[in-house]
Amino acid sequence: MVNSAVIRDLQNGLVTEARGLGFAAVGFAPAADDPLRSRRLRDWLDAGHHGTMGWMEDRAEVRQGPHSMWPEARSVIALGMSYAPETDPLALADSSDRARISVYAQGRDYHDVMKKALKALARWMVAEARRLGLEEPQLKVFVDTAPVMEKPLGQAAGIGWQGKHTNLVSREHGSWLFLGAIYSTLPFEPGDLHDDRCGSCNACQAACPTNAFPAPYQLDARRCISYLTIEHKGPIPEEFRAAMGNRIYGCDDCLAVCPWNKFADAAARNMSFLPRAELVAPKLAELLALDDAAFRQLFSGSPVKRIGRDRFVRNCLIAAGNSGDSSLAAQAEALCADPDAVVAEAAQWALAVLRAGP
Ligand code: B12
Ligand code: SF4
Ligand code: SF4
Repeated sequence: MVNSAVIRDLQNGLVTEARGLGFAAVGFAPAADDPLRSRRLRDWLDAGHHGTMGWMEDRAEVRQGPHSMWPEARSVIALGMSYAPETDPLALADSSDRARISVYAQGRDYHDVMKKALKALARWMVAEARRLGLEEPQLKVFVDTAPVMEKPLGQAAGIGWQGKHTNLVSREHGSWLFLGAIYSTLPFEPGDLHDDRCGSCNACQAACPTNAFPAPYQLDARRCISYLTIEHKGPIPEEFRAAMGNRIYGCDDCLAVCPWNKFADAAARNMSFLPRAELVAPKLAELLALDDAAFRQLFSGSPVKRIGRDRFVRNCLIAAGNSGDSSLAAQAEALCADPDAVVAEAAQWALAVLRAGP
């Protein structure tokens, strides 16, 4: 029998500790699976909306909910770190000599920052439970890479709602939260749910350059620039190349136009995600010149390093083709002989577009 007053003390202390570790949002949800959530995941996979992200399908049974992964789990602690930008992420849209790296990737890699903080919080919980005379809790911490549906869990824990762009929106932090979760054997009290406050707004759907939303709250990843620039390994399908503009890593458009960002508290931003000056408005010409070693050096500690030099230069070549800047033609021509076939193909495309002129 667990003493509920002691659990409440631990829960209150945990919120304070989490804030001290840099989390802007903390909520609690039951660990039970949700059949609606499971069905929607299945429908999304059956429609093929995950594209080549086979890892989404591989462990789909486990991904559908906490109990499917770990039947002993009794509660989920959902956590968010803010990366609210100080400037408009869309400001560089018309700067053809510059490349756009999505806001989330301009600072330190959130996987590293959040994992460290989640582990520190888990250690604190174990020590505190011991101090309060509770049985030692079992805990599992997750950020992004495990088969866990972090957005619906964040919603179930009351830290926001899934907006029509499918990401979690919070009244205090807008669309700019990274999410993580801790599964626990302790029976924490669930929080109040956030209402869906999208109403009649459809700004995110209207802003999407590739029409990646077949319906509100549903994303066809195969059409999403974030997927195309980060996850997709082969040549970028021609139908999306012009729409990519100068976005070379991820895309912020559907998040940036969300009206709830007006209320995003910039002071709550975790300082680890301050943008690195050289990644805010990098020159396309300089990025096209990166070899493997220079790529690794520039993106050390950044999520961008995960895609490797070849995929990155492929993306930069699409942006070069879209730039209309004939001074980039010489670099595109040189890259036509790149040993990587996907880079070479993107270079040929960029060169042909630049030579054809406006
Ligand atoms: C796969 C993935 C992607 C894929 C697919 C995105 C997607 N929407 O599924 C791609 C590569 C495209 C992607 C892009 C981005 N991602 Co991503 N991605 C993930 C990952 C690993 C899994 C997401 C997932 O489970 N998708 C499967 C689908 C089925 O789930 P879902 O979107 O929640 O679907 C729900 C809705 O469709 C809903 N639904 C369906 N029909 C209906 C109908 C109604 C009426 C309603 C109400 C709901 C509803 O039900 C489904 C189940 O709940 C998570 C990390 C994680 N482990 O959770 C990060 C994650 C979602 N990504 C994140 C981020 C930041 C991004 C980008 C903003 C990065 C960028 N700037 O480029 C973009 C945003 C693009 C977008 N609009 O979604 C964050 C989101 C944080 C937040 N506040 O929500 C996460 C949580 C990573 C993290 N740890 O912080 N991502
Ligand atoms: S991230 Fe960009 S491409 Fe993907 S859904 Fe949002 S606006 Fe569309
Ligand atoms: S832009 Fe509008 S519809 Fe999209 S998530 Fe924000 S409030 Fe909802």
